[in-house]
Amino acid sequence: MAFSHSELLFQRAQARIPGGVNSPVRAFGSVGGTPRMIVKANGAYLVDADGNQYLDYVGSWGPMLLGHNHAAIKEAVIHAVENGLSFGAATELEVTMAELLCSLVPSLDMVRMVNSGTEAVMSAIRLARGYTQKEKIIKFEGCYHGHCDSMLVKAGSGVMTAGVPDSAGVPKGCAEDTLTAVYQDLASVERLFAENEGKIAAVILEPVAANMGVVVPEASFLQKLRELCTKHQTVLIFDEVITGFRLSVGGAQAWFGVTPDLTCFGKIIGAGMPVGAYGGRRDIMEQIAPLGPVYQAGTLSGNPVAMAAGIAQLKILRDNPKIYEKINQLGGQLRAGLRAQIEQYQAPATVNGIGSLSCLFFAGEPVTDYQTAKTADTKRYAQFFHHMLDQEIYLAPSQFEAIFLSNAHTPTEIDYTLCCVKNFLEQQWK
Ligand code: KE4
Repeated sequence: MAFSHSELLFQRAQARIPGGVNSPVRAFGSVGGTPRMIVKANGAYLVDADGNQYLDYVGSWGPMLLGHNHAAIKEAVIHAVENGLSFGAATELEVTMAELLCSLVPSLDMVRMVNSGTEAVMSAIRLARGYTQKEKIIKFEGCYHGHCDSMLVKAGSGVMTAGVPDSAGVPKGCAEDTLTAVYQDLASVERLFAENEGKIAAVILEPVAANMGVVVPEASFLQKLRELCTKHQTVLIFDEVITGFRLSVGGAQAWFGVTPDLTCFGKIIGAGMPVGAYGGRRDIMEQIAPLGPVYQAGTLSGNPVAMAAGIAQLKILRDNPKIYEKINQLGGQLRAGLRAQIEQYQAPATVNGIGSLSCLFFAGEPVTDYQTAKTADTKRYAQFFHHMLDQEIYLAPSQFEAIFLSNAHTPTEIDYTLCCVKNFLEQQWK
């Protein structure tokens, strides 16, 4: 496979963009090799600058649930563009989006549009602090919530409960108010509540973790978190940037039957345009400016073109429930096939997943949290990634991401993918 155009373009990119990319994971840092410069996409396929076509399992990291370049979404965007790109004023499209989100996710009394998942999380945290007048936030090791300072925090040393920065540039003072618990370990949360009685503004988590690879929690874990937050008058925030409108039209909260106080969205609600949102209980959301004292703003929040794209995708998902049956079934087919091959070759690998979200870990033990996810063999994953790329299958260039299916994928593509995986396992463990 020739990819000289990608190589040349990436060299140019590195001269003017840090790492040659506008988001680190795209640089292929953990798998090596030259990032493919993508020029277009259709359905389940990407095309790179050298004309190579790839079966895409990244889907722009989640937004492309209906597949790339969907006709109805493209038509909605073109229609919106004809009316102008942005007005900095209220528009009907924002009302339609807000009403649509609140009709599809019962926990949303009100919602505010922003431009990314990061912005949604950052705003929801500020809102939870403003509403509760408390300052500490509990997050979970291995959960990623975008790059706002208070979320780029890792667990302090064993004795410390306060967080320490997980990135240069994050002030210690900021990190100290973020406490880190262990995913699925309720006792670790209870300990933090006990050590910080009356100080916890919010608990935030991915209701299905998809940034340490995929880890599906026991349903009871989410329910017990709900009860704990209610007991301590702490805001429970579900970060559904990935799971929102992916697991079901009501997201993970509908799938597990657990109701958060606030929810963060991104990705699918923009259908590939830059969109995020946060929303939830009216008594909390009414604290947001201009109604209340918690400030949040954005020049392009609710941008009409982005709203048109998101509304088009969400209406299709609302009106065609069989889409979820199909993509969740495809996910099941993929996971069953992977598990059968792991069994056949006794490969030190394990498969996690739910609905259209999956992850193949090269780990010899079950992956249930960040510590077990970290046992995965990232070198083996890098070999696997390039084996699949050579077979024109584009996976996430990191072990700790997800395999995203779309409504454009078919059983035939899953079969082809499984055949390519089998070749790899045979090479490694025949
Ligand atoms: P954005 O700011 O990237 O729109 O959203 C941040 C975010 C928040 N919450 C969750 C659960 C997320 O997964 C994300 C972003 N996801 C990553 C992929 N794992 C985006 C890919 C990237 O960083 O380039």
